[in-house]
Amino acid sequence: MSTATPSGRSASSTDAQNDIHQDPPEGAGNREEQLLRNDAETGSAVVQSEITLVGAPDGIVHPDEEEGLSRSHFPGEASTLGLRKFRDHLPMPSVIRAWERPRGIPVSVSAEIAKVRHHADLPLVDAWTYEGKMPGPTIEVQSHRLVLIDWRNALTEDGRHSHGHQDHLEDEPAGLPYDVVRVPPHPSGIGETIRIAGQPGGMAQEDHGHGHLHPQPENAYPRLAGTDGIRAATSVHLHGALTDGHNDGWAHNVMLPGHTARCTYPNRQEACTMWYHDHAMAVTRFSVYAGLAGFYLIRDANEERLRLPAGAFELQLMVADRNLESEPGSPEDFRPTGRFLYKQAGIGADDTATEIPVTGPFNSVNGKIWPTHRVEARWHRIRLLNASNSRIYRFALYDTTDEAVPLDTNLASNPAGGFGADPTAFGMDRKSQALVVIGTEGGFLPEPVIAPNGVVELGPGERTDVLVDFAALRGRTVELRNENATNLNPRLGQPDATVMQFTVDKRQRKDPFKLPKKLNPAYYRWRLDSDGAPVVGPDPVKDKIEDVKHVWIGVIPPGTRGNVHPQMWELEDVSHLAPEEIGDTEVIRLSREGGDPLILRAGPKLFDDAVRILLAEKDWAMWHVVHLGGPAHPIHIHMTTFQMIERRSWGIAGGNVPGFDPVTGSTAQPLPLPGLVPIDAITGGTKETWVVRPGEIVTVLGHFAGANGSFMYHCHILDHEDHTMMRPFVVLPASIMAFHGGHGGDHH
Ligand SMILES: [Cu+2]
Repeated sequence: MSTATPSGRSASSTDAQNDIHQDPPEGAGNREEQLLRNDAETGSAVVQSEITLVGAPDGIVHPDEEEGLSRSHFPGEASTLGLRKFRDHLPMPSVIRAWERPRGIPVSVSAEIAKVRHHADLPLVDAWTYEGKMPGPTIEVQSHRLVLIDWRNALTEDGRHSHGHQDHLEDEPAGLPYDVVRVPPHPSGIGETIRIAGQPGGMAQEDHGHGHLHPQPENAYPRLAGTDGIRAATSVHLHGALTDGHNDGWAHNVMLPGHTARCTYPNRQEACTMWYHDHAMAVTRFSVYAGLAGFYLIRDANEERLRLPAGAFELQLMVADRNLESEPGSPEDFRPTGRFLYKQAGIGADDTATEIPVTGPFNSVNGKIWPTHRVEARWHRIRLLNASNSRIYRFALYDTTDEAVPLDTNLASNPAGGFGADPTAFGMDRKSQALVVIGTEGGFLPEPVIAPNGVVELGPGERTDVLVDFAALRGRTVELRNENATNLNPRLGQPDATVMQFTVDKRQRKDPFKLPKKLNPAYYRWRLDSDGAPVVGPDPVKDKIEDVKHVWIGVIPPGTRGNVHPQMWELEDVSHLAPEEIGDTEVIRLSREGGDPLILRAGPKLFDDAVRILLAEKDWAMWHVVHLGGPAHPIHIHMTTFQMIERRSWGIAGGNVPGFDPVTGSTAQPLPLPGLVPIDAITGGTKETWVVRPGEIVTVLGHFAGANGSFMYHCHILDHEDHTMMRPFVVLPASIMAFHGGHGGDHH
């Protein structure tokens, strides 16, 4: 592909904008512009009621509409990474208002094959979807109102050709709608392998029968062994939900097509942004990448009282990075087929699941790569979800009106929000401070927080609820960018910073919305008192939690004990044992404030090792995550919500925590007590997923009340979750736990 010059890029993006307004793809814009016109004539109430009644188009075309629409491949205009930006209007997820169902009548949600278009210049392709939509329909519920959902698996080969509600029990389960390939380790090192894996395009080597590989195109890579044999077996997890274990998408409890899981969601939680996605054992990374994800919103009286921007002014953005398959050719000759490609960098020379977690050069929002959205110059509420497999985003808004970006301008995150390669190449004044954070995964913050340095960081699985006053950007063109070590106008193999674009209408609007000073009277910031005991309310005596269970988790660097992957070890407190009983492998010693060191020994490491974390329902538990080196991991604990109550860091710049020996998996001497790190107001919000960085000890506190059963906790880098960084825990009523022989393990 040819690479645009700065001025060329600027011109082509203007052209794209011009023709998109005249000829919006898939009709998505017609609806939007119709609504804006209605609004100008009759006021915003019409907009909202029309949205409520009709819903917005989702841009999904079903198989019978495909005829005559698909193009053989991308026409090839010069553009960033071979695809034009801002060609698609942002699709709005369709909405299921579950509370409108009579009580006891379930909502039915089918996982099924549908035709989708990932970008306006690409043909329709198969995807795994919920209800034929990408993202799946947004399920809206009311707090404290129970909802039943029948999750159906209808992902059949047959489903590619026919829709209907027939029994699928005899049908062949569908294979993945894309290929999974592994870029072999490059002789010049892992950096080059990662660069090649990050380039747009590629394809799977074709086996022409008898297991014999004929000469292959230059851009063909070996399939990851066994991935073409994967067949759709699903287990749906509602991420963030307080519900019993049998409704929680337990990874082992997969079902084949024709089967349905009826799940009960009591919704005894405050207003928040959750999401549902597949959680099938060992293959979650593939089924989520294929499209199995959607939003689930709880609404409540407090939210209503805040009168936040609603209807057309409340957006949900599901952000996920993807790569695309290309036609046979050279690696630089990118002619996309329209299908996704799951393209990973191999670490070892063999094919034994030693890959770097997948990333892609293209950012998609609600299933479209680099979409655009026209907004009125007024306050908007935006719920952001990072649904990527492994990329950590640092979202920021930039005013890109009349911007010309030199090739390879690096956007490197640093605490000051500055730029890496060439600080003069790009105007800092273009960055907007308009992101105002009002909520985290589990609910509203106590008060609005202006995003520090204009940045909202989200690891995979994390959500945030933000407000943006587009009146301050009236008539401007704005880009949502990822400034986590990305590039503007990148070279091949570099990650692109662009997420999506907003064009802000020129007209001045009367906006009744006022940013509230207080958001959530139910939120109370938990703290540790001088005895180290948590206090979870204003009364230092009554609200003190005397009996807290402790769970210690070790995040173990890649390369430890000969394992190329990072690992998650459950650590058992063996401080009370005699030295000769403790041994000298896989033992982590931590200095404590006053007193003997804490001695933690590796316990279970694999998902199917014995359960060691047994909690009585209504227990309070502190989970301490000790990160000894390697990549940052977004750690997610199921069943309840938490507050981070302590964060410490050894302050390592890279590598492993000094004193940790990867050969023995041990520390010979107690590691020094790491220094306290302040927890900002956003990280201190109600959450169940946090990015834990190398060299940190992060402590979160949760009340395991209101549900029972078997649950999971894991890294939300889906490749890590599938590669053993997931473990079970069990919550049982105290009256039953008293009879349970396995209770009383040394985690107490
Ligand atoms: Cu991880």
